[in-house]
This record gives sequence, structure tokens and C-alpha cells, in this order.
Amino acid sequence: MKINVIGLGYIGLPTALIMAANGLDIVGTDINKDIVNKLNNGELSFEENGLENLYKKALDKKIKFSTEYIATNIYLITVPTPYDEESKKIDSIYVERAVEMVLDICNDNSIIIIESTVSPGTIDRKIRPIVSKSNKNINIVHAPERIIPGNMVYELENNSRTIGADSLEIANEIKDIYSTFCNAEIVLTDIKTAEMTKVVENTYRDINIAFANELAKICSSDKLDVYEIINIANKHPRVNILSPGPGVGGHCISVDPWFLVGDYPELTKLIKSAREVNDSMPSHVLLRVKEIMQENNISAMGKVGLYGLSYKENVDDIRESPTLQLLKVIDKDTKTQIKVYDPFVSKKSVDNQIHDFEDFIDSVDIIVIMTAHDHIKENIDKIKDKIILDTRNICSFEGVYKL
Ligand code: SAJ
Repeated sequence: MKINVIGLGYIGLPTALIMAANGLDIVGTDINKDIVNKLNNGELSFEENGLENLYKKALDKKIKFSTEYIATNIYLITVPTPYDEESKKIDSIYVERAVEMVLDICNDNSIIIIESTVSPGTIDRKIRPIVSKSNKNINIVHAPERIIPGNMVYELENNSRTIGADSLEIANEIKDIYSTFCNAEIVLTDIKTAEMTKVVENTYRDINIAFANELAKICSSDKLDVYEIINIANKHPRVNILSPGPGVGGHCISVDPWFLVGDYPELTKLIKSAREVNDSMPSHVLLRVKEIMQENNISAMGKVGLYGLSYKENVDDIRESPTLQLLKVIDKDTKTQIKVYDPFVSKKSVDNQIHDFEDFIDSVDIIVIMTAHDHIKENIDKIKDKIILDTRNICSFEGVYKL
């Protein structure tokens, strides 16, 4: 059985590799020639724990990478689903285009599995009409991905999965495919339930992070230590507060809750507030930076350095990262002065990016820890003489500023 995996990004590539490594015949397709060329030349397109090893295993089996879609019976779509900034509704154009391309070449009775996160009802409203127009007999399945960057390979094998389909027969057929690499429970349901479940999972996490962030603001206003308070509160058997931070980044948690706000505007007061709290964190960090500058008689923004550009620790993914969000809310002049360093991000991504850690340290007086990479934990002694604003609570030096 041959499977065409469409979209070789953060989800599609690990999925294609794990499927091939477990004996399935895979063609990975991406419209981006650079990605396909890299993969065909033995190079991965991004860094991820365990991915190199999986790539080697996959190459020993049956896998090809191409910019072309191929005619087969099973297609797996893992393309991005952004949201419209104005209406907050999902923008499913990439999924729609991928489905159209599949329909141009696929055989009758093919199965199209959509792994991309979509808001409840998107498949009914946007995808089914496209499929109907093709006059082909096609089965649609929604199998939303659940893997977390930084631990993707482990989670592909060990996270439970949801498969939404129109019939139990098709759901079971797809379950057999996922069972080749997934050792956890595979739950079968209908498509809309699967769509809603995925968005709910990420919204749940967003709301809980927002609670921690709101607590950080309350504690900061009253000179209380939010981390000590969370630590004590979490000793209660039914309390589990997450960690405050400089904001919520990534392409999932900072996006998916908006789908619900866009579709159910009158019913999503809590979800919307949580989004707003998390979106306000980069401005809160900036406010803290300004207070700290004043307290230490520093006036030049050029003396401030942001450590970390990726949205979370030990990954190179900078999408919607709190650092980018922060740079968005400051004026142009300040933006060109403030320094940024990230050991995972070698490509020039912002104005004043410094590529050498020692140069970065030498050029600033204040370091704002935005991302808790292991790299900074291992090199923490090198910044002990700096003024530090630690938004991730990883630094225990005397006098370190916190959120
Ligand atoms: N964050 C905090 N405090 C916390 C936890 C996270 O500020 O206590 C921040 C992170 O630093 C990051 C953001 O939130 O900026 C999101 O990071 P994350 O690690 O919570 O999640 P993602 O976006 O990397 O992955 C999520 C996961 N969803 C859930 O945990 C419910 C993952 O399982 C999904 O597959 C993924 O979204 C996705 O693709 O939808």
C-alpha cells in the first residue's frame, strides 16, 4: 500500500518518516523545492529530537520525496491552517488546495486523511463540496495530529490518536495504518467530533497558561513570588497550575482557540479572554524591561538583549514566537537597536540578530531570557554579571528580575 504524505513540515515529515520506518511505502510531497531537494540529498529540513535516526531508518525502507502529487489510494494532508486576523475564523485555503490537487490525480475510492487542525465543521463546509464536485467516490478522514515539537518522535509512537470517519469500515482501515507505529489507544469517532476535540485540547492548554500568566501579573503588581505561590498551590492534590512565560507562541496553541472565537463569538468569552491575556505577555515583558532600565539608569535600548527567538525551548521553530511578538509591539527605532540571539536559529530572521553567543553577551547590559534552551542553562555562569530578566524561571542568581 502506497501513501502520499502532502506537506513535509513539522508534522508531515516526522509522520512520513515514521510510516516508512515501519514498513509503509511512502511518497512525501511538498511544493517547496528546497525542502524536497534537501531531503533527497540526505539532509533534514529542520532539527528535532530523534528525527535524524528516524530519517536513516526510513531511507533504508521505502520512501521518496517529490514536488509532485502521486496517484495512489491513500493521501495524508499535513499542511498549515492559519486564521484570518480580522474575523478570527480559520483560513483553510492550504487544505482546500491540497485536496483539489489530490482530486486531480487520485484514483476512485481513494481515502484522503486530513491531519491538519481544522475548526469544527470545516470539512463539511469547505472540503466535502470540493470533493463532491470531482464526481469521484472519495472517503474523507480526519486524524488530527497531537505531537509536541521537541518530543515528536516519542509522541508519534506513544500518544493516543483520534480518527474521525464517516464509516466504521474506513475508520478501521485507517486505524490499521496508524497501528503500524502508534502503540497507544486509537479512538474512532465521527469527523466533526474529531475536529472539535483537537481544537478543544489546544484551547484547554491556552486557558491554563493564561491563568498562570494572569497570576504572574497579579503577583508582580504586589511584589509576590508567583513561582513560590504556584509551587505551593500545586501541592494541593487537585491543583496543577502551568508556568507563566513571555507569551504563547507556536502555530497551534496561539492559533487554534481563535477558530472557536471566530465561529462561536457569543459563546467564547473565557476562551477569548485567555487568548488576550496570553497575547498581552510580550507587552508585559517590555514593560518590565523599561522598569528595569530605569531602576539601573540604562537608557539605550541597544544595551538590551533578548535571548531566544524560537517559541519554546530546544526547537528552531520561530512561528508566532513571544520574541517576534515583542518585536512587533515596539516602535521601529527601538526594534533596530534591541539585540537578539538564539543558538538554534542561524538564519537571519530579525534586524539585530547576533550569531555568536560571546558577542551577544559583550554587546548588552540587560539580558532577557525569552526561551529556556538547555544552551542557556549550561552557560548560565557566563551571564552572571549581567542584569537579567528571567521570564522562564531558570536562573537562581541573587537579584535576577522575574516576570
Ligand atoms: N507555555 C507557557 N507555559 C506553559 C507551557 C507552555 O508559557 O506552562 C508556552 C510555550 O513556551 C510555548 C507555547 O506555550 O510558547 C506553546 O507550547 P506548548 O509546549 O504548550 O505546545 P505546542 O504549541 O508546542 O504544541 C501543542 C500541543 N498541544 C497540547 O499540549 C494540548 C501538542 O500536543 C499539539 O500537537 C500541538 O500544539 C499542535 O500541533 O496542535
